[in-house]
Amino acid sequence: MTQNISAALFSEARRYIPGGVNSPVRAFRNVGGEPFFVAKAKGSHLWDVDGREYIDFVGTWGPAILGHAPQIVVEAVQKAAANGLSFGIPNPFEVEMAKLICSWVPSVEKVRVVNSGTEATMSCIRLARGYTGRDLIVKFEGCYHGHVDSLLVKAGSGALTHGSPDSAGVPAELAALTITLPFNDPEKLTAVFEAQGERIAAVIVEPIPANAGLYLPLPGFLEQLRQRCSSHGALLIFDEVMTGFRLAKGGYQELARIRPDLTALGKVIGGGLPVGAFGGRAEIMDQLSPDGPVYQAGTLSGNPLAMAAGLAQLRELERNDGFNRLEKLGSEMETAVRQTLTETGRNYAFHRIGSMFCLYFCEPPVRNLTDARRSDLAAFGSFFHHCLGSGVYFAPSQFEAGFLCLAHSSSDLERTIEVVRAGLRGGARS
Ligand code: KE4
Repeated sequence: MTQNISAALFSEARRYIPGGVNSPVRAFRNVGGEPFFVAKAKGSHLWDVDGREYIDFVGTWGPAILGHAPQIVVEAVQKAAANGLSFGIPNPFEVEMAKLICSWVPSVEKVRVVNSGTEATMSCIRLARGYTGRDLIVKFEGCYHGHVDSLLVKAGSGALTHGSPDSAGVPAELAALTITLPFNDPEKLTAVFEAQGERIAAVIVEPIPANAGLYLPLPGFLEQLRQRCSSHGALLIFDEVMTGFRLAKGGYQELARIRPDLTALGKVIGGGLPVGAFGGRAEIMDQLSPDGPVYQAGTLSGNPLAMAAGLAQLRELERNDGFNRLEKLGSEMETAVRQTLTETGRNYAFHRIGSMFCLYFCEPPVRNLTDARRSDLAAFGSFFHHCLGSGVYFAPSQFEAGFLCLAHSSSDLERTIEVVRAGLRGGARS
């Protein structure tokens, strides 16, 4: 009988860790079954503890943009580690990282690094409230900005996957200060600003919502957001934790030619180590302690190993023409997927921007969370397991995006399309 070390580990994990996981989406609840445990990750592949190999399209949810364990990042971490693991006092890497971010993202005049995307968005919310003296926050249904109390209202990603978009433990009084709107709904946005515009501290948005699958802003929607915020004295916060340093050197805001007041960053910026960042107009950022009245802090913020990893990754992306190469990979995948959908007679909505993608198991259009919820989750689940069993690992939830990385080869894509075609022909029959 073949060993199943993952199953044994998961059983033990459940004894000591809630749900057996340190982050809910890893539990495979949206697709059924149990997660595998990774023994090794290199390039575009993962190996589990039972020796199975997978082509990986999750990329640890975005950070592995060069592929897993790129030599240039590993060496940077090893070199930094030889000089100490954490100092709790400024180190030169922090200045280099801040200069790079401010140079790559023009709307960011000053920046502070933190340890996760959640910390980045949480800090943006507090800063926006402190700077404007207002309390209301506007977010969009299905957008996920980390597990911040104020933002776990109709949230996406794992919150949506596990049916708790409105988490327990968030006081009603606090949730009442968060207004949620459908994405891509200009009328509802106008109505909220006309009714309460002067009370709104900020609007926070994933410019490309990728936590309910992946859908795109309708033409003019983000521009309208910018205009409404400006005319009512509210701040516009772009949550680019996923899209930052992935869709373009300057993030999606570079492609959209929109300047948010604050930007949250994460994932790619840490090269796989725990890093987030938030930044924006200097007059806003200067409200942060120790210069200003808005407190924000972190023992490991600017950790030398995490900074060294992120700097090595970002510089390699730029040096290696990474953004154009990712777009080429994404375009090749999109062409092949669309051809496969036609061949198999599946009229499913496939969305792709740069190296991020999502195949919805429902017919188009998918413009917001309501549309995304039309997906046939049972069909998605059987498709997911068909692919996993054939050595292709997609995100274990319909309400997540997939990621290409620079290590994905043409043979990876050819093999993946073969597996996807078989899955759409057979296993995904709804
Ligand atoms: P973290 O706190 O998980 O580093 O970042 C929170 C966050 C903020 N903003 C956006 C747009 C995000 O996508 C995320 C986190 N993304 C999920 C994947 N959809 C992380 C996976 C997980 O929760 O395990």
